[in-house]
Amino acid sequence: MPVPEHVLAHIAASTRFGDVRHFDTIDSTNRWLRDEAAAGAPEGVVAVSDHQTAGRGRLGRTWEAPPGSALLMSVLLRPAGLRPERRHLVTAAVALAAADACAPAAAALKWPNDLLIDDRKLAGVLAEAVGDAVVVGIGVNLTTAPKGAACLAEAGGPVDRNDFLAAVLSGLERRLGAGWDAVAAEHRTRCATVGRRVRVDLADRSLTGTATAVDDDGRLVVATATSSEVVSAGDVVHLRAEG
Ligand code: BT5
Repeated sequence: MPVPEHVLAHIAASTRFGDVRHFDTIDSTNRWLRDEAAAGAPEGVVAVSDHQTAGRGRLGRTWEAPPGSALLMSVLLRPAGLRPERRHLVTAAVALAAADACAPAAAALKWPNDLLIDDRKLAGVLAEAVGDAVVVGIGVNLTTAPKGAACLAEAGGPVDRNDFLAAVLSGLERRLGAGWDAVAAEHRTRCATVGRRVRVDLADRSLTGTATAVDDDGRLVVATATSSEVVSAGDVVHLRAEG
């Protein structure tokens, strides 16, 4: 279903996201917006779809959601002055905005790109660079979830896609206005991975330890038995505490 005019008007009046394109079905909102970014589209274009036939996760993985059951959207940012090594902060800004939009359900932020409810995945964020642009997409399970995952309906959270879309874009606008240092500080405070025992699966090896911090660039700091490592990409598993 298209996003109603009054919601679009509200978004346009209060954020930089005045150009929201709706699709009934599309292969991937990230794919579509990457092409737009490559063709020179300006910051603030948003793609939202009721359904994706080839929704993308990281590392070639897929994102699955039945038609009409989820928020599936991507936004185009051209973050001036954001060094490439700080691009994690774009993911963080969207994840923080989405976590707020889940209230009264309590969604936890898992580094680098997940929202969890009761340790089950509710949402995933995918940020992709296109030159100096970043296309950042998010899928949030509203009314149903795959086996083992979470959805907002079960957790007593909001399930209206259009309200959720407006809330995420409003929260993102606020963070873009506050600046990347403020995003880094908020993410450091709110990231539920910090303080947890973790296993981090990297491209070529795994490491196990305690996540001690998220640094100024949004990277995860992990204290292992022998060293402290700074991780910029990888899959994190939250482990049970020892003992
Ligand atoms: C992510 O990847 O979590 C990023 C997902 C981003 C999806 C959005 S939807 C709008 C935009 N357009 C796109 O094409 N993509 C973005 P990753 O961390 O790699 O996690 C992917 C894994 O999550 C999959 O391999 C599954 O195990 C799991 N998964 C797939 N669909 C899920 C769902 N609906 N809920 C929970 N987990 C899911």
